[in-house]
Parts: sequence; C-alpha cells; structure tokens
Amino acid sequence: MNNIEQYEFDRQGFLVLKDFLTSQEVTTLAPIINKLVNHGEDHYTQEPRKQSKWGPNYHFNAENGYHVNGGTKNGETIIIEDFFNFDPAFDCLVNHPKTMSYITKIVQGETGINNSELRVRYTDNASGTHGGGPTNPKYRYATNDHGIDAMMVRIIYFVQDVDADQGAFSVVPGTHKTRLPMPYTCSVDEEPGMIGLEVKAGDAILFTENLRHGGLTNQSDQVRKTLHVGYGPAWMMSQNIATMDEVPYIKPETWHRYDQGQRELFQAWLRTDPEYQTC
Ligand SMILES: O=C(O)CCC(=O)C(=O)O
Repeated sequence: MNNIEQYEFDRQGFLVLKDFLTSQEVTTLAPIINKLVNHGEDHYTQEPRKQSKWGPNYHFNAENGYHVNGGTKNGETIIIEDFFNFDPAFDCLVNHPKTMSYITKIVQGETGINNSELRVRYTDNASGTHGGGPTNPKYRYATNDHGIDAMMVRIIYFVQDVDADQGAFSVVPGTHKTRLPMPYTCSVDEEPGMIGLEVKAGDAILFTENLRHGGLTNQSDQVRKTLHVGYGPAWMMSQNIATMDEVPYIKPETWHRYDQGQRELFQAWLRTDPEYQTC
C-alpha cells in the first residue's frame, strides 16, 4: 500500500483495487464459489439451526463448516459465513500476501480475520446501508502518530464484473469521518452521496466498516456473488452474524491444513481444545 493509497483510503474510507487477484486465483475461486452457492441454496432452510445473538436464524452445515441464512427468491440474498471451511481452494485468501500488505498499513498491531462471508444477491436485492458517523467502538476509524488506526476493515473480492445496475457495492465517500448521526431514511439507491463502485472480475474493494456503505439494487439477471473478509486487531472475536463475538469458527480439519502464519490470523492462542493441537 503506497502513500497515495494510504492518503486516499484515509480521505475516502475505501479503495477500489484494480486487478488485485491473479487470473489464476479468479479461475480457481469462481467454480468453488458456484459450488458453495449451489450447496447453500440447497441447504439454507434445513436443520440444524443456530440462532444469532443479532437476530437471524442460520442453518449450520457441520460437514462443510458453514452457516447460511436468507432466501433465494427475487429481492432476497443468502449469506454463507465461514466459507473458508468449505474447500481448500479458499486457503489462498488466508494470509494472502497482497491483501496483508494493505491490512498491516491500516490495522495497527497484531491482526486477525474476524469475518468471512459469501454474499449471494438475487435480482431486485439491495443491501441495506449501515455505518457512517458515530459507530459501535468495534468499528471505529481513527488515525494517530503511526498512521491509519482502523478497528474493523473489510475486503471484497470479485470474480465477476459488477456494473452499477448489477447490485454494485456502494459507499458514501468520507462518511467515516463525520461525527454527526445519519439524517436520511431513504433506500440505498436514493441516499444522497451514495455511489455504486463498478468493478471487473479480479478487482477488490477495501473499506473501513465505519464508512457508510451498502449494495445498490441488483436490476439485472446476474446473481451477484462476492467474497467478503473482515480484519481487525487480533483480539477481536468473530464479526460474522451467526457467531458474533465467539471465537472465529474454523474446523479442526481446516486448521490442520493451515501453516503457522495462517493459524495466527484465527486466534491461535485460544485454541486449547485437543482437536486443534498438533503432534
Ligand atoms: O456488498 C454488499 O452488497 C454489501 C456488503 C456489506 O454491507 C458489507 O460487506 O459490510
């Protein structure tokens, strides 16, 4: 992350990172994303269920290690959390060198992954806006003598092109800095200052959770499928909705595949359970 990118991230609260993934990464991830979407679509209504402390009720898929919630009709979305457990193809995104070169410049101290979700957004679906202005301290944005000091940031990886009318991720630039409460109650598509960020397959978007953001209505026939990964200080617990403020859910099998650098991103020091111990 160069000086211009740091300045722009601080000024606007986000960066669009063109050609961030290699074509090999896109080619590897796209079919696995489709496989997981199909699996999630077939299972999201099934037992067993897990009640999130934030409200939604998720199907927990023990075999594949994910939580899924939502609906697949027009206007709906399913969110599949803990996708890292589904297939080793996702391992390349854990301690991904290019991603970490950005994260370490905007989150100070030891860093961890606290959120992982595959968002599947059907025709007519919009993602409600949130963030901007006064926020939960977990998500606050600040700077200090060492530079940017964000608490929670997210990166979205795209393996499809997404135009403004295809459910683009959207932001109100600069709103991570305001200290005034949000005065608008309109939809994401009508909110003053909200812009859709158009991207191509292989691009990524990095943003602070303190920024006002959402997703414009998907007015197309393309189902939008995106991978979202959240980072913050290493002590921050899961910020996935299903497992909010619990230890991030990584199956022992996934854990054993990971090298030490990857494990450190998932609260290695808390995993005293023998299932996580190595011989
Ligand atoms: O991608 C979207 O449509 C919204 C995503 C979002 O709100 C988030 O990642 O926090």
